[in-house]
Amino acid sequence: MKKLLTLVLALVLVMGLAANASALTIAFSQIGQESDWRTANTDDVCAAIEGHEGWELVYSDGQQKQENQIQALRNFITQGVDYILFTGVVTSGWDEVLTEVNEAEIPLILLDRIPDCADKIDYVAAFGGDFPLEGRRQVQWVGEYMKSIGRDTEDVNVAIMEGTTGADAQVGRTEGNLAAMEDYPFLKVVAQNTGNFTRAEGQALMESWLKSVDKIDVLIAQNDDMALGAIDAIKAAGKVPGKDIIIVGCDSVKAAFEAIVAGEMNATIECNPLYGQFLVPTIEALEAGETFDKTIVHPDEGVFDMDGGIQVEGTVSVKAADVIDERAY
Ligand code: GZL
Repeated sequence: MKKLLTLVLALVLVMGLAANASALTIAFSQIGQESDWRTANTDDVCAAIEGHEGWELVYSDGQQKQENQIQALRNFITQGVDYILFTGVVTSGWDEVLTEVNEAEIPLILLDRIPDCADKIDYVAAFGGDFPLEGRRQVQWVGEYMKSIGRDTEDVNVAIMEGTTGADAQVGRTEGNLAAMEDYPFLKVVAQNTGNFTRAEGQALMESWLKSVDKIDVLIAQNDDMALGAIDAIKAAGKVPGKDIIIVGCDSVKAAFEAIVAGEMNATIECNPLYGQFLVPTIEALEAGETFDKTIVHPDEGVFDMDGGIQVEGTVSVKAADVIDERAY
């Protein structure tokens, strides 16, 4: 009896090891936990990988430090993982380590923020937001809204709260912000600085601006978390957010919808974090021998505001209150 039990246990152990050995190991070097968008992105990607039969996730939180991500990528190489998913906290400084990934012949999938060495390295697929478009849409929404209420005949003072300096999303959205400003000469940039994509730093920056800048009519925040922090600062200063200062965010996270419905925020430009819908079929296709070119796949994205009907590049805004209950993040 004892021999039989030992044999059964040994068989179970061997089958377990064999199953693990055949599992597809997918490693994910994620930036950190700086925003609601990042949390939604992490949750969706990890659930998609862990929920797939025969796939195993190896996850690393970079805590918004490039050196942590570089170390994680090297650990993935040492572990001999089957795929690497990577989104870099900043665009530069990845050439050496991503070349090492290529030399290890581990298929690399770029997510969200694309490194500036993308043209020089090999990657099998890429998926992320169209950041310049998102930046243009932010300014277009402001310009069209001001025209709709007749406030395009006087100077409108705009403060631009940028994301993490050097991040692909910050570089692209700032490029889009400034390009679109040229179409609305009544919009004047009176302040521009980074809130590092976090609520706390957005609040601190708005507090300093409220003391140092004569008059701010509009805040363009390159993510919703900074917009929400700025709203806290505006209320603490005795002003009315959404009225005294028009506030446009980016990402379209649930908390932004709640602020718009509450009348404290005016609009948010969507940046879809739900990459699982892209990753699963892409990895399945790659496993089946398909290949993809280096095109960065952009998801369809909308614009949400307090009343709907504002025309921007490629879409018309939707009233946030009408869709808040069906939002996935
Ligand atoms: C955008 C992503 C940005 C979000 C921020 O794709 O890189 O980083 O807009 C997040 O909320 O911190």
